[in-house]
Amino acid sequence: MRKEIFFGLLILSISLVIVFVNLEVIIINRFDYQPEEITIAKGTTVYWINMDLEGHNITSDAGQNIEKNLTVQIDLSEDVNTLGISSHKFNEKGEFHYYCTLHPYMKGTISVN
Ligand SMILES: [Cu+2]
Repeated sequence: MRKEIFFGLLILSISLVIVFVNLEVIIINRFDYQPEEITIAKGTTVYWINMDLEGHNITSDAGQNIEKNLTVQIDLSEDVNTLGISSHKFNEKGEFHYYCTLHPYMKGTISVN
């Protein structure tokens, strides 16, 4: 129970930072990327924070650079342990789908305008 309160407060604190600093943060919580879909401007750095007690990763399918009509692969396949942070700067416009190779049902999408 204490653990849940701690993680709840941590998520609340991080949420407040996101609101005030306008960071793009995706929380990995209960085997889910939250939020699963976001839309960002080109050049934005997205941060993933793992709040689960399990390790996860962020592995992309090939994305599409819609400006140059090129296929772009984002490599974020490093595992992120509890409270670990991973980040990626999106320099190409397009729609990028990613998942966790350890739990392939975990899926997310980043739309870059
Ligand atoms: Cu996972």
